[in-house]
Order: sequence, then structure tokens, then C-alpha cells
Amino acid sequence: MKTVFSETHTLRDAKTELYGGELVYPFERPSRMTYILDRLKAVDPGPILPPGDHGLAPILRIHDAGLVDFLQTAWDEWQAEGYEGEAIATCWPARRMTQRRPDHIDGKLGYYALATETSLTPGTWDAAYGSAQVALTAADLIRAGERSAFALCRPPGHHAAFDMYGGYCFLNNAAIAAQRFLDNGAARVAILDVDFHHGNGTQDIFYDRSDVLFLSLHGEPENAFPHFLGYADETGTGAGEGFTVNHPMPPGTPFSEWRRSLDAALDRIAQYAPDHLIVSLGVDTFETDPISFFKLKSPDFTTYGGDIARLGLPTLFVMEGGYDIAEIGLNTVNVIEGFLGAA
Ligand code: SP5
Ligand code: ZN
Repeated sequence: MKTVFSETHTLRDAKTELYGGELVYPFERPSRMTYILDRLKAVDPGPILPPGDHGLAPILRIHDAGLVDFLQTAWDEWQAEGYEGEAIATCWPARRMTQRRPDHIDGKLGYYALATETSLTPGTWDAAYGSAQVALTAADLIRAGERSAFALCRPPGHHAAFDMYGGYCFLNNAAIAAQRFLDNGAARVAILDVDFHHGNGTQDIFYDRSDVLFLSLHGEPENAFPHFLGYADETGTGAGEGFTVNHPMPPGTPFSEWRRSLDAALDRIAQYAPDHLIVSLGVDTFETDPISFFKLKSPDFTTYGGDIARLGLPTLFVMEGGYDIAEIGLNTVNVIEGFLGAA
């Protein structure tokens, strides 16, 4: 399996995340990639390639032009305001307020942010752009006939919605790749999101569509970020009714239970018979992840990689979360190895 990876991810190196009322060094940090690359090189499932540049057009197939423009200009506007720290949203268009977009940077931050933990920094746009290019390039490998590919994206993408960033995500790499498949002739794409967190952004983007089946296994919104989406009764709307599938699970969920949800999701994918499968691959389901509450162990990642392979579909893995950095390489590459061992 080929991996696509870009060094531009290092341009995203925020110094601050608002966590527990303090500004801490972010969980989503550049060294995550170092550990995954080290493990990839040790196991060597295939070559590691740089992305091509596919420009803004495929990004704008998924995202609001206003969001894209905002991400490109926010840092300069923030600095021009005279602020010293990183750019953090502090107010929102909350209940019974207008949804107009203000011109002031403080207003725009609140308009486009869905959470406050994700600071904007000078290199954030360039890193997010590079991450989307990684996903597009890996999607094209599948289109060219590869059975599978690994888009080693950073920053991650699945929390980014049509016109919102947050949850460490700016552009929705998996959604951009899905649209790429469709624009190049695919009729149906399934996105299986196994990150610990609900893929609210991906769900939002495809909620009223039947050409993308979205399925997510995640910590229940009563107890886990993003808290305001991911309930089992969210099933799609209009033409998309029945094409969103959520499997929320409670604190302490072990692999045996998690795998039951995976089996149900895989059955639904098989019934849908997509041309391509995209896996939003977060390994924050690991038992010692610092911000999550599932109890998967390292060998479980190998097991479920095999489960996914037995669908027999052309499969694009897109990296999302995972914050137990010491084990992120092992757990991530275990999924890849498990897939290849059963493919
Ligand atoms: C891509 C991805 O995995 N994004 C996750 C973003 C989560 N951000 C908010 C985290 C809040 C964590 N609260 C955990 C409480 C543990 N005591
Ligand atoms: Zn996550």
C-alpha cells in the first residue's frame, strides 16, 4: 500500500489549545507524524510519496468559499488587530442571535469556528491545504487502479464542515477525496469513520445526499466532543434519508462491543455496494488515549483492519486523530497491516 505524505504539515504547529481552562500545548501536534512515519518505515508496507498540487478547485467542491478565504486571511487580520497570542474564537452566533457574518476578525472567528480549542496560527492554512492535497493524490492512486492507499493527512479533517473549522480540523480531507471519486465517475462512495470522535463535518457535508453513505463509530455525544451531533437518530434528510448511520458508544467501550458496531456498519456498506470506501482513520479509540474513552488495545487495530479488507473494496485510508503519541505509529500501521494481511 502506498502512503502519500507532505512535510507541509509542520507548518501547523500551534502553541496553544484551550483545554480544561488552560492554554496547553496541543494534543494534535507535528510529532504525531514522526511516530507514524517511523513505524511505516520499519514495517514498510509500500513507498511513501509526496502529493501533487491539484489547486483550490477540488476543495471548493466541498467547502464554502467564505470559509476558505477566511482561513487564508485570518492570521493577517488577527495580527493587524494587534493581538499577541494565537487566534481563538471567543463569541458565537448562539441561539436567537443573527447568523450574519461580521467584518471584524473577532466576529468572523466566531462565525466560522465550531469549537474554541483550535487556535489559528500563521502556517495553518498552508498545512491544511497540503493535507487536502495528500488526500486528493492518494484518491487518484485508487482511481489509477490501486486496491488501497494511505493518505497520511495532517491536520486532520473530519470535524470540518461546509463552512466551519474546529476539532483540530480545517478542511475535510475525506469529504474532498469522496467528491474527487464522484467527479471522476464513481456513482457511490462510502465513508467509514472509526475515529473516536463523531465525524460531524463529514456528516454535515453529505447529510442530504445519497451518493455518499456516511457511517461513524464514536463516543456518545452526551459524553464526548463534538457533543452536539452524532446521535443514533440522525439518519440523513431528503434524498439523504437512510444514508447517514451513527453508532454512538458509552465510556469504557471495549473492542468486543466496538466490533459489533463495526460489523453492522460493514454489513450496511456491503449492501450499499459503493465503488470506493474511504476510512476516516483515527486511532484515538486506543485504551490510553489522553482525551478519549474507548478501550481498544494495539492488536485490535490489526483485527479490524482485516475486517475492513474483507469487504473487498478499493479502500482509501485518510488519517484523522490519535493522541497517545508513543503508540500512534503502532496502532495506525497495525490497521494497514491487518488490511493487507486479509486483502
Ligand atoms: C480529529 C480529532 O480527533 N479531533 C478531536 C478534537 C477534540 N477536541 C476537544 C477535546 C475535548 C476533550 N475533553 C476530554 C476530557 C477528558 N478528561
Ligand atoms: Zn478524534
